Amino acid sequence: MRKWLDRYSGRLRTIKANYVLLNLLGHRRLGHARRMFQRYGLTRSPLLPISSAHMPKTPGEVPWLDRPDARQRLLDDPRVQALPTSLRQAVLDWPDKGYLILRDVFTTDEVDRVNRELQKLIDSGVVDFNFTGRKVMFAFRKSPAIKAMASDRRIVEVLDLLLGRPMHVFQTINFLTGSEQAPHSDSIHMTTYPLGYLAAAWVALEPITADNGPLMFFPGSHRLPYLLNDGFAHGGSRFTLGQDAYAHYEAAVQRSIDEGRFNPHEFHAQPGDVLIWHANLLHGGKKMSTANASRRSMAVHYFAEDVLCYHELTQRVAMIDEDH
Ligand SMILES: O=C(O)CCC(=O)C(=O)O
Repeated sequence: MRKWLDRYSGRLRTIKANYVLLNLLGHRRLGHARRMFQRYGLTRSPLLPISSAHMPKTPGEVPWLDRPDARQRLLDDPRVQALPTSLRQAVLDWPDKGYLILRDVFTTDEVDRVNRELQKLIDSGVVDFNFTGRKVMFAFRKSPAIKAMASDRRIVEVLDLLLGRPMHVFQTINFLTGSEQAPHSDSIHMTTYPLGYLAAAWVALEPITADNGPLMFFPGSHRLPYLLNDGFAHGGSRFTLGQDAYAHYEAAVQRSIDEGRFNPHEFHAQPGDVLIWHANLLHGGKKMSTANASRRSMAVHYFAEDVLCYHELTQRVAMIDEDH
């Protein structure tokens, strides 16, 4: 029954009309999309399917640290010069590496509070795992502790600097175990116009080792061209998304990792440590050595202000709660 349901809901997820219906139901969260459509000259309705194929033909403004002179600009920037030494070095390395690590950001109390609130929300059925069975999406809408952690100034101020625009929480994903998700770039799931105006922060909520399915990532891979629907056999039509689009996407990502000889790094961490990554950094979840080993952690995705946010894979604008 479960398998049948999964397959059936998989089919439903390929029908574009269903997303139009969901957009209609959630129209209150489309204000941001409407304003950005106007700003960037898109004349279609935000209810309709949208992808990179509909974006303006000019690429738009490139984030300042994705430009060739990024390192020099950082060296000249008084805000960067004023940073503590280890953070300054991490920021200087960002243009080349596409990630940075902040150790000891959250205290044991802050981490415990998030773990307790999440468990309570799961036990009471207020939040649940999504179709992957491993991710609790958007729990920050229900938990003050998760919201406070996701929007913590110690993270957001670094993101504002890295992206050169104010950054806002779009979603949280909480994990109790590893995701074991194959390498991908967030820009296939959460895309922006202009490209590159997304970043993610991943918070360890218990010790993370080689064995409990750590986050893995490929330094330097953020400089690869953005892989969007026109770069792999997505198989969609006017009315449907391709059934195997994501498998084709993952295969294309794996080819680019092999061709570029990128080496996986793992984020081994203590509770309260944070890793921040670039919109196009390839990353995923390593296989767990012990099935379902505990790996409490949280990923937060942030969009920059005044960019158009959409989901390339599902061809849908991002629904944004403007009161969050
Ligand atoms: O935590 C993981 O295992 C993967 C997280 C991830 O891929 C994401 O949040 O984009």
